Amino acid sequence: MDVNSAVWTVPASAREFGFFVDGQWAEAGDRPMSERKSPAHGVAVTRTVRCTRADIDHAVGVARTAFEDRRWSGLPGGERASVLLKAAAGIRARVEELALLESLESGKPIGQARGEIEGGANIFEYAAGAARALHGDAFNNLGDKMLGLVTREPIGVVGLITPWNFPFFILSERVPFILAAGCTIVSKPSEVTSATTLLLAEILSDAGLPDGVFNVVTGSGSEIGQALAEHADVDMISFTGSTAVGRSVLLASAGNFKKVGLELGGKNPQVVFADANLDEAADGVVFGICFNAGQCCVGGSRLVVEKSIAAEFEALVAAKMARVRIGDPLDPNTQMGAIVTAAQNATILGYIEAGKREGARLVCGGEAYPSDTGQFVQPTVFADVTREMSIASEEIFGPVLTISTFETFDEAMAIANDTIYGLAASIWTSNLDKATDAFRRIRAGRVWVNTTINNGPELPLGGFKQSGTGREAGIYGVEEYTEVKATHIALGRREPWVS
Ligand code: TXE
Repeated sequence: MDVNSAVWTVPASAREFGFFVDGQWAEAGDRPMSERKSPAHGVAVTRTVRCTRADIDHAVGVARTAFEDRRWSGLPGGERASVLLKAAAGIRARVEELALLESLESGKPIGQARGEIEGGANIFEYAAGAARALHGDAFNNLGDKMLGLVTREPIGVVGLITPWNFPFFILSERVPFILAAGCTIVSKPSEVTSATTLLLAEILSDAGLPDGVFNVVTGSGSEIGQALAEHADVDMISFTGSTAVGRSVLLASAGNFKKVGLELGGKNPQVVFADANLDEAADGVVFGICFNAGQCCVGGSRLVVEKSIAAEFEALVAAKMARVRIGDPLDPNTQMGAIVTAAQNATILGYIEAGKREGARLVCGGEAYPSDTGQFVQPTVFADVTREMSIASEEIFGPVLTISTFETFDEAMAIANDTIYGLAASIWTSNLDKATDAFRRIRAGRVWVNTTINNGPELPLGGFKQSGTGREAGIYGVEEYTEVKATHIALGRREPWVS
């Protein structure tokens, strides 16, 4: 289907979901339901179950059994790959259904949602290959009487806690790698965007994934997310979300010393040197902060620009900002949709007020974007931003860009690294030496040169500093979900120890 010519509408009634454990849908029974309203349209679009701690216990037990009996980890990598490829085909076959739910629950533009679902299928296809490529090592240099083997084994039961900003894409950056490694999963999506995670469970089951290998339990983060992080029978937690909750997940995980992978917040610099192609750089900077309405952990929220071109560049950015198409996420022409929740909207508007109060110069935006049905924010730019201002250092998670200037390369690097975060950074220059020097000096897990927010399953993702621990995607992403075992095999007769 051509996404641009299709007519997308809000369904007449909210779609109701159970939760998914042991290869089948579980009904709500007497559990309460959560109703999710589209943040753009203000009408109910989905209803999901508020599961309990007992549901987490049950799902973890199911995932434990499925792991211990080796119904998945015992298969050859090729057979796991085949299931992942069938799942990718299943995702592609349901792309419209998934994209519509994703757009309705999160407020993101439908064309973008569709791209993220297809991108998810692409990651499953990549990870299928990784299921076959994963291997260990052998030490044949220990003498004729010894052989050393290093094998990788699946880490076990993985608790997967995911956020609302890219519900299906972030899920897809993790699930196929965890499955490729041979692990089993209990997945806890964000309570406001659970639909596509639930449908993935059905797609995986239809693709032939054995029962109990991928389970989804829905509900609140502070109740069942916390229960999953605390659970003594979970071997690893993969968490994506705020730095504050990441810290509590790490503490909750200490009970059984489970391994924890964290992808947390960011305050990512866009460093623009005077020798860059300024028009292209301005386009990238606008995309980097407006994509997903700025609710993007790798969004470039801090423009660090060379003083000699700062005024010219600021004007270029403001002119492009004014042309960003904001509006109904179901209009295929929309580039920037709604803010996910009223709480997130209030947070963003609060930071905008703080910026005004703290003395930054408002270049454009600075207000809510008018709507009768939902919450939207104008793309906003603040210049003359100094490091003491809250908008300079705290993650806003909205379409708010700050501008600070530099005169020397060292100053640019100091400002770029002047943050507790280290998730991503972009560098814009036509000088290869400068670009190379800069990418080496920036302390971040992902760096883009003359581009921004590119991804693909081949390259790993994750953060330096308080942006997280561990890496997802790529071959690194599969290895993350394995334990390494060293085995010595003695050959020939043993030299007696007891005489
Ligand atoms: O995230 P939370 P929220 C940042 C962004 C945003 C802020 C708050 O700055 O403004 O976080 O967003 C689950 N134990 N990011 O409140 O709370 C929750 O149910 C275990 C950055 O939505 O971190 C959801 O599934 N789990 C980010 C997930 O954690 C808990 C993406 C994320 O929610 C829990 C989203 C608990 N105690 C927000 N409490 C990124 N890095 O991409 C909540 N959860």
